[in-house]
Amino acid sequence: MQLNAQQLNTTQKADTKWFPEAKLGLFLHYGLYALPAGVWKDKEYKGVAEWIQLQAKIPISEYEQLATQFNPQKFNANEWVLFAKECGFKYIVITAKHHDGFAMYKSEVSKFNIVDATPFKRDLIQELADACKKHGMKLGFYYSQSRDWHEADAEGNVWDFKDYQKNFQKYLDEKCKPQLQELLTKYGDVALIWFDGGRNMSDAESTQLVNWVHKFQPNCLTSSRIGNGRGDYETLSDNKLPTVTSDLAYEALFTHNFKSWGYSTVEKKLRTSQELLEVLLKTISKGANLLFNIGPKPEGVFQEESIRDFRIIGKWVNANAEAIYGSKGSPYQELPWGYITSKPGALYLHVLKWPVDHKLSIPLNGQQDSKASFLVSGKKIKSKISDQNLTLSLPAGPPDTLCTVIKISYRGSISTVEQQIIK
Ligand code: H79
Repeated sequence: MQLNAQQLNTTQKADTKWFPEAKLGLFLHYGLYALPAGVWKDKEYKGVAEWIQLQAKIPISEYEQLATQFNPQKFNANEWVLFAKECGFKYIVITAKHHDGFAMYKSEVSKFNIVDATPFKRDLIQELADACKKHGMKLGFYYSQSRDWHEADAEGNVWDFKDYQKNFQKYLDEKCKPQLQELLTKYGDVALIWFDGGRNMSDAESTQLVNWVHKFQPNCLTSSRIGNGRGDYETLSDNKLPTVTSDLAYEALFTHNFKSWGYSTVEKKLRTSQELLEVLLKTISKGANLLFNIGPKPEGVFQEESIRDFRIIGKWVNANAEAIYGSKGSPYQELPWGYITSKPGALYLHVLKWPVDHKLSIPLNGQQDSKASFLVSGKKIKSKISDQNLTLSLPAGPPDTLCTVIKISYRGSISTVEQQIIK
């Protein structure tokens, strides 16, 4: 899906203000699929590990057996939340129910849930919600609203239910809506429901679910993947960068693992910390949020590489927080040396490629009283305005080898430079 200005025009019934300011979210894909992690009966399945039930056409009766082995003894909700906080994430979105239909919380609606069907017997969502509340972290739930391979009347399972005449509304009434109600009434404030794709829902079906969410929590955001231009904020396609700049609530989502959202032992390639940072800058310089995904391991911990790499990013994010949280996108088109975020009266230059001649110029028409400094140290940078360009004289090397942020403060407006922000 290519995002355009019109598609950003979602219904927005909830208060979205916090969302574009938060900038960074941690996405967690956790469920029974973490156990096979891409391997079923000695066969390796490439790509998205959380789709293994479909890829291997696993009958429900067999897939359910995974629950008897699901026992993440190393899971510690406080550790997850404190890690997210340390890495600069302002919200967490966890799979409450993915396409396999398994609830990661105690559900009265279906026995196929973490408390009733596993030896773990603990409500992981409850523990996470409590830890989020304690540490001031917002929490949202991914809920696969149409695809549910455990249910005959939902979308997607064509191997257990062949030639079956579906009654989708029955599934909505008997599982989807009651489970959403549980999520919205038992776990405190829910920041958002991350609906995902699947069936092409009718407008009436999309509206019905958005209204259902708002009936219980009017300020809970709903994602645009509910379909039909509904939802409170725009979420992009999986692993796709934003192409337009916007101040509205919108979000890109990327996996640390190149391919898989759920933990995979088949797909091993991870984005490097440098690549993660570039994704982050490309996203926030368009004004969008970034939802970064980790697929926790069966025992309930994150991969060491994810801990290492997100800590590297987090350290940089914390040092440069002013240029990130509450920022808006860049008023400029592509720049050769890096990316820009902005705030009223300030531009933040995220310099990835240090200029070889140690000079950096940007068009800044008529801003005579602009000042440039390094964000982290506050050290002033010599600058001069000529030919409607602000030219900075930089030291020989970057103070931060990962990415150096330069703050330019100015009076007035920069409306004379090319503007591409959609209001
Ligand atoms: O939750 C994550 C994914 O599981 C979900 N969205 C993100 C956030 C998602 N929905 N759709 N897709 C991903 C596209 C999946 C396509 C594939 Fe396949 C599944 C490729 C391989 C398995 C389609 C079905 C092509 C082969 C089987």
